[in-house]
Amino acid sequence: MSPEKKVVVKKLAYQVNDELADKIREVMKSKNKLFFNMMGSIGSGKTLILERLAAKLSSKYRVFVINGDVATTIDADRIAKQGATTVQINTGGGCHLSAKLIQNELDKINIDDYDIFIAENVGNLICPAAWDIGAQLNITVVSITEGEYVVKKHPIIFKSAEIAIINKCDLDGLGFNSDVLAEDAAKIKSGMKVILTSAKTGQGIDELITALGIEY
Ligand SMILES: Nc1nc2c(ncn2[C@@H]2O[C@H](COP(=O)(O)OP(=O)(O)OP(=O)(O)O)[C@@H](O)[C@H]2O)c(=O)[nH]1
Ligand SMILES: [Mg+2]
Repeated sequence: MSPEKKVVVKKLAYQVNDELADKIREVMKSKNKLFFNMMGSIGSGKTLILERLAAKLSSKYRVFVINGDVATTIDADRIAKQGATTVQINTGGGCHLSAKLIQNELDKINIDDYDIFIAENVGNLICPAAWDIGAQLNITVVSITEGEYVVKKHPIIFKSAEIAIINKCDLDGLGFNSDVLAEDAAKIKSGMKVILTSAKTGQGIDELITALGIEY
């Protein structure tokens, strides 16, 4: 395929994705459902945060979590133990979820059986930023063990999010302060809600629930 043709095909793929993402958003809104997209770096703590959320929310809400990983069902199995219904998407080599992958899973369930939908995207700070999956709110998670420049180096994925989480704050004191990352995230986008968390201790999880607009 010529380079010009490749550009056209890629553009078309984004267009098809974005149209489906808009449809997913509309359906969720019309049914009064919440749908969140949790993006973030590998090992930043997305699953542990979702375990915490599922443990807190599952007694009041019917939570459906879609986990994206290249391989294994480890994350879906972990979150299922906390009371949520989960499904694992294995992308093979794919570095992100897409609206089509989400729609495929929604087609297998009755949306009315659940109140809150959360997708855990494939761990990385690049590809998920380019692929709208139809969520109403996007969250980007990094952890302080990734170093003091991680937010500055990845502005695009923070621009795609309404909530930035700086996780593993229990490990603060690595030669810089977690506030540096929080300040960087706040500067990237006006109105960004920045939350310092420790999924290990539970710090910040209630603040996250409030930021997501969930009554608890
Ligand atoms: N100390 C500490 N460890 C954490 C925290 N959050 C997660 N971890 C640990 O970090 C490791 C990775 O956490 P996960 O929740 O699996 O991270 P993830 O972002 O889901 O990882 P991928 O799905 O592989 O991208 C695990 O060993 C967690 O126990 C935290 O707040 N503090
Ligand atoms: Mg995970």
